[in-house]
Amino acid sequence: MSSPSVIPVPPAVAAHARIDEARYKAMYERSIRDPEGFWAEQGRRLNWIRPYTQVKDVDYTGDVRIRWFHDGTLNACWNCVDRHLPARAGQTAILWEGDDPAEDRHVTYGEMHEAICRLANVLKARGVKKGDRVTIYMPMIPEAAYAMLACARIGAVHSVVFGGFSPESLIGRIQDCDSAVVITADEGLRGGRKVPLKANVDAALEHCPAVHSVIVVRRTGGKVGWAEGRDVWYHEATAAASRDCPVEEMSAEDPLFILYTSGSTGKPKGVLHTTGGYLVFASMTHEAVFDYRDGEIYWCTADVGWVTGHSYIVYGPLANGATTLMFEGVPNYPDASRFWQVVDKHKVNIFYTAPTAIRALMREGEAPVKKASRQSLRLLGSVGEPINPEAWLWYWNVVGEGRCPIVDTWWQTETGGILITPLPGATALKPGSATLPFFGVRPVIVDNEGNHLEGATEGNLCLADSWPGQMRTVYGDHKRFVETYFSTFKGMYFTGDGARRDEDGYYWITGRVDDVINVAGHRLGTAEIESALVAHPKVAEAAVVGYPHDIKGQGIYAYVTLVAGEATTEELRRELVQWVRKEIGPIATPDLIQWAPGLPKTRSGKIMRRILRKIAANEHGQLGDTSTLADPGVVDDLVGNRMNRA
Ligand code: 6R9
Repeated sequence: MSSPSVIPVPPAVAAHARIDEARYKAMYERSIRDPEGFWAEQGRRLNWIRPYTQVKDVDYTGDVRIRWFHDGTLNACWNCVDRHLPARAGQTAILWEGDDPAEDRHVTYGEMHEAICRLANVLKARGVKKGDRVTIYMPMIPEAAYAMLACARIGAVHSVVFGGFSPESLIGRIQDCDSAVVITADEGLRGGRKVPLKANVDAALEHCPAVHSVIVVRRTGGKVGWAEGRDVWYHEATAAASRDCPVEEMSAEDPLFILYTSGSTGKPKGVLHTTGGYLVFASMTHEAVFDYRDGEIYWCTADVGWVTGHSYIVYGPLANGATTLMFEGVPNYPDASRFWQVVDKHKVNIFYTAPTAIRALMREGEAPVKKASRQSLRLLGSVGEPINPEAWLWYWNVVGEGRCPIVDTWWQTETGGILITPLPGATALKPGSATLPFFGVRPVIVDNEGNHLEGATEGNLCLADSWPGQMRTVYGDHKRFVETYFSTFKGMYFTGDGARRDEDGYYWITGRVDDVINVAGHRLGTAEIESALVAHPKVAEAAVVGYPHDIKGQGIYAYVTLVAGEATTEELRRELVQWVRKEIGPIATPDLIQWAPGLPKTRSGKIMRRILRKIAANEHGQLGDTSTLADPGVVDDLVGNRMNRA
């Protein structure tokens, strides 16, 4: 690979940098040499009820124990809302832009405080206590943030489920964490289309008898079913509730939220984050990575159903007293200029989105971008999957006109916040590289045997030590936590990603090395899609792999073996696509389904995914060693009938 170009920090950015290269190096060195001292200082960015005297208590061996600031107490909602009131009661906290360009709302810190207190009182009246789990299944409206913060205020643990998930997926997530309360809306609105959220909740709750309360925000006014006694309108209940609600004093290690995410095996895991360390880390990374300055308009286009929405729409920005823009719609509605129209309309300074959106907009050409001035923009960000240098350069040249640094931020649901990233005033950029570790982060690259690889190299990306935002456990299954993240490579956290480190120490994330695929920035387990497929009565066996996709990064390629006697019709193919959408949700829609009379297996019965990935990528010329296959003949059939010939 030829050496890619390096883009130095633009002089205008360097002149105002709060963290320049020398300061980054000094702070980074200190954070590694003296993590206790470093994080003891950073922890003070929050208001603590009882200050901590302990900072870091971590053991990556044995049962794995991760605690930060554990003898301190605080409340996350207080830190995101109440403490700002003296100075910011009248400042916009959430700047909401509707799906329809004619709709927007400015919610001040003062208004948000009142809304959260009222909702918190509604939850309390419905019996929600500290430690109880509340499921949130909402469109991108301010009430979604109120719901999260109302839970935090009273010590309840929220579990936000992305509104694109099906009732089936919702059932699993409600049952796994034993939620008795669901907060939702009548319908969502995306790209002019309605999403039947309440109807999905109703369908799910047929299988969740423990849920006694559903709080429903009226968003569209569409007709919804109603279970008397169980269902309550948000606007009615909050109007009747008191606007005073004291905050609950929480230990730093009390759970703040659960967020389900896909892994290489089994059902999605409930990633558990706790209060103190998570919020310190979300707040610090938001300020440093986005160089957030008081009074700026910051926009992260993620959905609150994903971790990016948790840390960088809600918790990080609000902990910092920022104005966070929340967008209900999609990048191409009413047209492909929408993002940039919103940037101009609200004078957005910092813009954070996903490579899949950039690639989709790039395909529309420069005109929709140039229709807007974008003069307010000074910083761009990327997250969710590797960004290819071509898309990176388009983002840099066309959107940012060569003046806005791009922070390509690598992190995961499990990490709570950004771990590998440029800092805009400090880091020379290389298109496609997430660049260098954030403070306190110790990336290591290991080979498959766990040997540390030094210098310029490529292998499995691990983290040698903890940071405050790290997940603490898999909800209800600590053994799975230890097995998933700490058993492949002893004494280290294994990310599941591969990475290359170049001669300058820059990291290039190469993508997942496990059976997780990343489709348009959405993380999916191939095992989940396979089990959805085999649940269909006509399917005997299925194997799912990712394959390169121009816009989505990866597409979903399914090899399906039907039960004997079933015919391989186009109709059945369509039916299976619909089936998976119903079982998991539209984000899991298979792009290609190939009928497979047999799957390539070893003599011990293991499916050789390596071969399936090659065929799906149309790289069947390089299948490698197939001699261990039980029946090498099946490969010829799969190659001959492959679906991707691009
Ligand atoms: C924040 C988020 C995590 C996986 C992660 C990796 C991929 C995220 C990336 C990136 C390359 C980046 N990923 N950011 N790959 N460069 N800047 O996306 O969390 O949904 O848990 O996904 O996404 O593969 O392991 P999550």
